[in-house]
Amino acid sequence: MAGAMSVLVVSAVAAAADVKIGFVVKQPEEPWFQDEWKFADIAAKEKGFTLVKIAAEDGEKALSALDNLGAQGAQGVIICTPDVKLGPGLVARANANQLKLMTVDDRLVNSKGKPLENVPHMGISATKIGETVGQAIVDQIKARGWNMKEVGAIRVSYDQLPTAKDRVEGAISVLKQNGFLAQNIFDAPQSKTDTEAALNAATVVLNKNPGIKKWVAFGLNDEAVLGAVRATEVAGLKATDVVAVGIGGSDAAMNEFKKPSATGFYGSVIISPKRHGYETTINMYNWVIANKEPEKLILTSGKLATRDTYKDVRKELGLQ
Ligand code: FCA
Repeated sequence: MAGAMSVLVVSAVAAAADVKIGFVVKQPEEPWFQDEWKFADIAAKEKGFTLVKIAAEDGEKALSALDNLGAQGAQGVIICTPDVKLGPGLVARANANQLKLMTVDDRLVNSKGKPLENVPHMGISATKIGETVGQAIVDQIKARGWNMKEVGAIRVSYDQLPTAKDRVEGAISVLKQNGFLAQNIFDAPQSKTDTEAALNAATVVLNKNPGIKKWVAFGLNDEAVLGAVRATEVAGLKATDVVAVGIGGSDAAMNEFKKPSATGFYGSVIISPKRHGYETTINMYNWVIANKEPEKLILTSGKLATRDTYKDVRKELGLQ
């Protein structure tokens, strides 16, 4: 009898080879997400299960990705959704397709904007990482001997995404603690979280404030901050008059650091696509194969890197 029971218990998924896990991302062209996929693939190879990578740039695609995975007999899915407000809809669709659901990077919310705490999530410690950005900027303002009160800040924003808002607010809190004037912080709302949208938004801020000659910039990721840097270049500002600090540390930032001379992109807080890709996927695998439910909330940390230190920091984070 006990034997029959255990056969029943394990019959749903007998072996690694029967396991299929989806990894859905909102912006497949962004190096961060390519890195997440790369590390998720490493997990799949290591354990011998199948990983299905799907790009979902909008809500329709995200929902149909779950149907697609269900039809393929997948047992679980990890998603960075294009829209966190899809939360309850995604949960319902995952249930209908008998998929275990985990989120990465962007946490699902309900209609009131409250996080769906029952869906296991791995995100970055957004406020703390934002504070690291703010501190790096303040340190550079001081190192360059600028008058804090004469500096302008471009807040590249995407406030409909809670982690994005927390990141920039973290940076602002440190700026203000150090005497940065609130009226010199200008919102540059981007329509999409990429460089082009940030460039457009930042250009508006610079054009409206020709009197300010020294600028700092921050945003939710490297792409956003690079858009602000490109805008300062178009506006004719010198690299030495700009301190921009991103978040991410993938190729977008690395390529900037590899340029022969420094640009206004001073640094990036490197976060871990290895943890967000490899660890989430292993956690999902253990959930599927051994019914070991992942922790509900894991928040990962970041480390500041500049063109002088990025190689060492990446090595330290196991990203080489
Ligand atoms: C969000 C951003 C990405 C990355 C990730 C950790 O999804 O859009 O660029 O920063 O969080």
